[in-house]
Amino acid sequence: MPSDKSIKPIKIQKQIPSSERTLCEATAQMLDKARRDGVSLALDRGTEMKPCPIGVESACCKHCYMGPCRLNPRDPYKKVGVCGATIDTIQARNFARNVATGTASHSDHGMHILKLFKDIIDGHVKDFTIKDTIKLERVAKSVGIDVEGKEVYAVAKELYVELEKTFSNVEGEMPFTRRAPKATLEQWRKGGIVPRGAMREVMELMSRTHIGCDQDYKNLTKQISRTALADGWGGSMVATELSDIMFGTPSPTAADVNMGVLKEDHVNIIVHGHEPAMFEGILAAVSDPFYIEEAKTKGAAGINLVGMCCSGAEMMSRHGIPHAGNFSSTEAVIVTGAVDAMVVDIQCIKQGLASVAKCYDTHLITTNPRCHIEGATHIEFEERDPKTCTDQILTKAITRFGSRSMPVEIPKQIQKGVHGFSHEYIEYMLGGTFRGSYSPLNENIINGRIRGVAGVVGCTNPKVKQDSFHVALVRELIRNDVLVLQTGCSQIALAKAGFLTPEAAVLAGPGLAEVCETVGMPPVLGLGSCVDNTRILIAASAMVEAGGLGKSIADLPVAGCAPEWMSEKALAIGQYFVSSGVYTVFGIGFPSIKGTKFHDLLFNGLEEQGYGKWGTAADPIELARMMIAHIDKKRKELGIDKTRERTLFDMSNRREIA
Ligand code: BF8
Repeated sequence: MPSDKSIKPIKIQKQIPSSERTLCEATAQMLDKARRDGVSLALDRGTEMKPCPIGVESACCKHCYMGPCRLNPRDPYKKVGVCGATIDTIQARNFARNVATGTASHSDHGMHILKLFKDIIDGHVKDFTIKDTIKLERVAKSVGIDVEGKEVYAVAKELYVELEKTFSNVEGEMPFTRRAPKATLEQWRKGGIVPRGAMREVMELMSRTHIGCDQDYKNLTKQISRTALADGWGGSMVATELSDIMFGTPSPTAADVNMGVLKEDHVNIIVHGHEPAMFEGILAAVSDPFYIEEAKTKGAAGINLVGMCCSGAEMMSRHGIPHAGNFSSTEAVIVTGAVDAMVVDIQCIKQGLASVAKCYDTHLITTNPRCHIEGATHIEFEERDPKTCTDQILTKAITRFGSRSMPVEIPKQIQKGVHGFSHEYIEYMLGGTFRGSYSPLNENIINGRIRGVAGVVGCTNPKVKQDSFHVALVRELIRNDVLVLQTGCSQIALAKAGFLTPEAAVLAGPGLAEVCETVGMPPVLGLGSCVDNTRILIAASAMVEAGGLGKSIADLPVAGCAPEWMSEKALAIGQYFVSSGVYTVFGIGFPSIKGTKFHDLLFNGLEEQGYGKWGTAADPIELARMMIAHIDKKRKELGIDKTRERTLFDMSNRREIA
């Protein structure tokens, strides 16, 4: 029972069986326990909340105080807002602000990483360093820096100056856009959507959505695309590339996933958020012999550091740190009573964690000046002095272990998998040290063993059974010989279901299985966190460069999906994939009304202009079919559709993992 008597037991209106709320047995076990304990979790609040029927289809405008104006999603052209705004203007403005927020989130993260990089170069930060000098040179060369005969720190300084433009450019083209295939970059130039600087694009998009400004949905959509590209080829890409340079580029590593990674006899510390620096700081602190000894004096066998959500996925990729679960499990894991401290930084941190943590006497510790939570303890993390923060966190966690009053119940589920497939490693894995390239991947696509490539990414959303869309979709894709690249919460869903193992090749179609067995790789490759979606952009560019599959990203037999999306960051990611030429489908729903001109522009018109396009469906198998149909369409356009006559096989002969 909750220790805090002021917290009232919740009344769940509909006691939907926990097994219908989540595919994850560990989370279901904890949801049942939370219900018995009278504790409210998002998985239950999600079934009780009735979403606003007007807002869900983006038919309301709150951008001035003459309203809010509500239009009828069933008859969207019947009326206009007080200012005269049509349904298309209203939807485009709403979508624009979603994309601006998502881009701002990733770019703010990227800018913070860039600042840390500068502090290391300037000698202000001593606890972190430049770890991957090969990648430093490679990235520097990619933006036109001559590295010949230069010292590491000299190259780093030049790279800093160049990458700062990602955020601060007023004019010109964002540095990493030159990594896109020539034809893709030309398409952006022709459309007038090459991003300048992230701050400029977000600012302009916000300004243009003000009452009485840009009231042509087509013109607004151009700036939406430009802003989203500033995320994918800017803020997010800077975050990924500099994090690799400072903390190490991932390569395949075995890691355990799910709540069974908690240990009853250890001090358990969970880190959840998005920025790797604080997590790296705690990783260094938990191996400090002083704290290990302290933990032992309180009766613990040791200190167990575990990740969740995106920074968890990043640390798992780099260091094999165990991972306890994705977005919809962050409250549930506290219900175990075994979490001595949950330490968070920014993004996707539910406010509900504070009351759940209070119920189970867990320390919820915020560490970032940009994200405080009412009811949590704030201990600010400073890269220049990580120990001051991490010492306090460890002391609190160890003390809580020594006085645990809550009964502990840890689900047994634990799944081993292989994670850490950076775009550099994929190149090496397919081509070897001396001829690393994407040509073998292209050859296998051209000869039909691999039908195409899909990026399956993004959130979990309590509107649907947790993980179920991710798993059903990916199962369908791989059995149809589509190689799947994953990041974030989606990667964790599939890892829990056992798909990130080489043995999962038995679930793949015969062509993909043959490639996986030859290389020894899983049919589902985990690339890391959500900002690491940029690894997929770089992989796609490398596929174009390797030849045989067209001239631009839009020519490739590839597709993307976020089957259980919920965040504005997901919309920004989707839009940068669409603007880069990728057919991108979202599950659950989409904030626009079918039949309106704005919806038609996103779902058809952009493709006619030479970009990718959006798609949506409520069923994961339907999403998979849409992606496969698009991949087949691209194969036909490339003239490689005949090579797939070899794909007859019977699924009943194949073993199921999940
Ligand atoms: O897509 S950012 S923690 S919920 S995976 Fe997960 Fe990461 Fe959030 Fe949204 Ni992306």
